[in-house]
Amino acid sequence: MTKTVKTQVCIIGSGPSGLLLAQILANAGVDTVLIDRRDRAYIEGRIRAGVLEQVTVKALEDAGVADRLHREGMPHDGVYLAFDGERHRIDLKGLTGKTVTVYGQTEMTKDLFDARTGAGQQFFFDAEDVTLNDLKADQPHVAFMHGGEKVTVECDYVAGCDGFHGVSRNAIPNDVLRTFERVYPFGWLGVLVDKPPVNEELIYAHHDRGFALASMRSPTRSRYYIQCDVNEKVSNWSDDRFWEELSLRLGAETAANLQTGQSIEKSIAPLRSFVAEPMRYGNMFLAGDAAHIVPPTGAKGLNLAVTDVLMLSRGLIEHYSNGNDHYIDRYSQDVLARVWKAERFSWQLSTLMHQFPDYSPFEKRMQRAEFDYLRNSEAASRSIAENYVGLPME
Ligand code: RFL
Ligand code: PHB
Repeated sequence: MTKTVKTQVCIIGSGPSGLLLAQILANAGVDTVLIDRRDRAYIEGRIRAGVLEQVTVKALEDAGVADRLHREGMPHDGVYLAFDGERHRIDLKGLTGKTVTVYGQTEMTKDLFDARTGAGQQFFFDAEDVTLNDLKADQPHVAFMHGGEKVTVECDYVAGCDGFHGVSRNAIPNDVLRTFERVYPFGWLGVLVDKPPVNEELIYAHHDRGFALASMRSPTRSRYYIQCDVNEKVSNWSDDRFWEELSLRLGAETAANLQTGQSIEKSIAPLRSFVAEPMRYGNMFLAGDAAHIVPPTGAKGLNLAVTDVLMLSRGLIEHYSNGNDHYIDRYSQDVLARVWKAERFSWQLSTLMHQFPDYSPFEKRMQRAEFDYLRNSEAASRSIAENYVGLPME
């Protein structure tokens, strides 16, 4: 049996990029179909980002999905960088006039799912063997298996929002696609725990034993990370071992306030910098992690995904409302200019804060000197602050 569905924009992937794009387009009267190879429970269960830029908060407000974010999100005026136990506060608000908001990606995803379910739009979960076809034609189509049935979606445009391991990027022919990549020789071991955070603001800590991050999800739920070997296994890390190592890296003064408990999630994420160019091929556009990955140190991944979607939705809405293709024609070049700046910042902060196994004593002194410079220079701190809160859209 084959089923054929028609739509204007076929969105592959219902992570934050795909869901937000669907929501913004639905609000503008553009019809979409969303396809994911997983189901809603799995997607909502993925513990990932926690820090939203103001631009992201505004995008969610404008899309009409920020009520709970306003009630439960935690605005933060600053973050700490710590080096071997010494702390330096980056006064985000004082240096830039802007703040960030702590609100879990899982919560944002739930809000977007609820909105879309409410609007009664089409979802296909658990889709298998998704293929993108005729991307250079006027009517591309996406085919997949769904509950034993073959489904074909005929559309005007395809939005590849299917993350780093998706199929959309690879639908661009090899002689067109260029990729740029740096794989870091370590990962982050993350733990979620129902205990109040160790500190009111986030702490990014450089330590001889490796990087550590103290973050949070709510006044009663904390998120912590420690740098670990890229081949490390979660099963090697009992909760006790994790708390002991985290305490050492945060330093005695901070660790004195650490409330430990049974972890409710524990996972390892590899660190990578990656960019794919171009972000458009024929009538397909890439958005979010499908096109670029940053190491999580700068808290940029989800925020970049949201700004991609803002730029793409603006282009598509202009096309459908006014027949104006100016923005979709510039999409790849405009987005990539911003992406590369976020790549630079995420790489810089990662390079400063982690232990690199192959670093010489000279390179370690360079890290220390950079921290000392930051601590004593308002200009250097402002540079970190303006990137952390997010560079302007244009
Ligand atoms: P996602 O979230 O990966 O969603 C892609 C969706 O596509 C589906 N999919 C497919 N569907 C159909 N067919 C296929 N062949 C498919 N292949 C895949 C998947 O099932 C999935 O549902 O990509 P998206 O939407 O672009 O969103 C990107 C963000 O998830 C990501 O950038 C952030 O999580 C990165 N990130 C952070 N970003 C921030 O802005 N601030 C942070 O504080 C932050 N912390 C983090 C992070 C990422 C982390 N990890 C685990 C990598 C912390 C961590 C530890
Ligand atoms: C998180 O809370 O998961 C988090 C916060 C800041 C980062 C990365 C992850 O830079």
